[in-house]
Amino acid sequence: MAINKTTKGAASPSWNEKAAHVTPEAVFNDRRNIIKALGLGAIGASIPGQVQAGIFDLFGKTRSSTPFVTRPLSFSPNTAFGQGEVLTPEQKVISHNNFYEFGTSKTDPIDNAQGFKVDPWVLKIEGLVDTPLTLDLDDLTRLLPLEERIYRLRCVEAWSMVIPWVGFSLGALLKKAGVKAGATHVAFETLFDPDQMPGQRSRLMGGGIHYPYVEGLRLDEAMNELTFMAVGLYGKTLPAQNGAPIRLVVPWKYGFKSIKSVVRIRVMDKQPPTSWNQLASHEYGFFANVNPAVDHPRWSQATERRIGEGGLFSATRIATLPFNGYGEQVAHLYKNMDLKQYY
Ligand SMILES: Nc1nc2c(c(=O)[nH]1)N[C@H]1C(S)=C(S)[C@@H](COP(=O)(O)O)O[C@H]1N2
Ligand SMILES: [Mo]
Repeated sequence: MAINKTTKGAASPSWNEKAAHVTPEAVFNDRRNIIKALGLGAIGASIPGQVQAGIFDLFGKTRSSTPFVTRPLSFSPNTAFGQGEVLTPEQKVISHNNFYEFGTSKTDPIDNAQGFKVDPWVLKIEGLVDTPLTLDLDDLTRLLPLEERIYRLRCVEAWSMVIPWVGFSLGALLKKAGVKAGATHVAFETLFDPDQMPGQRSRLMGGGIHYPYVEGLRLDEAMNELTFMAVGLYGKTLPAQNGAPIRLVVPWKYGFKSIKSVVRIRVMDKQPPTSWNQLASHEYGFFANVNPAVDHPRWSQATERRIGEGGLFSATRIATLPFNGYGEQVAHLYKNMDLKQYY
């Protein structure tokens, strides 16, 4: 895969305006091919042709004939969030995804996750809590009143969407369990099930990530009113490719913090490891706050492509805002921190 990337510091030819920017295609290809940087490409190359064909067949473009079923949810719109935003069309929200457990290309999740089984599901809330909770699939939509919030989602790859989520605040869930004194952080874990998730069968197929995918927040971030557990989008339960049956949504952070298909939430007294940070810590920090002033080492974060009508790569380029535009609600969480150091 050719990576059409300019080296920082190298003069870009004035006749080629495009060469001055990393193209979104290049960013996608670059991130999904991180396995090459890890030297895993050599493993791929050493696999005999026949076996290799078998592996890559798993990512074939044939969608399961039985589509994943979603159902309508009852909820009340929370008008405090996202009024006036132009929504990204539902078809885009559910067909251009990052969910490396189902493959590293944008269309792999919708192609490979249709057979995903979420019933039965078990979500545990445990660790430094007064009452550990074990929730089943029905509990996820019944335990707390559901509300709809429209949030911007800004991927670290410099594209963004506007999505109407349905769910409840993480803080409300944590209050149900009761957070113990001394707690400082919250850790999250995605389902580990290589039988269902082809990306978990080898590092080669899962983009180099060590599964299960894990994420984490500081406790004050977790308790912020914006931090959301989504069980649906566009008025229905989540499609498999968007993280069914429950996923985190942290709108002021890069999308990789918004971990999908969560099976465990653990309240802790230290900072937990996080998947992208473990894979490339100089590129993906623990905090991962959207910040146009701190570039990714390999591309600018100053602007983003807002996905709308039309093709993914023909989206409108807009300025990226600090904290993805949610500074009023969250900037105080970081008031004494150097955000260049804690990226
Ligand atoms: N378990 C898991 N969660 C994940 C990811 C993933 O690969 N695995 N990708 C992240 C990234 S990089 C982004 S941008 C968002 C994308 O969410 P969406 O596909 O619903 O837009 O999910 C995040 N959550
Ligand atoms: Mo992302």
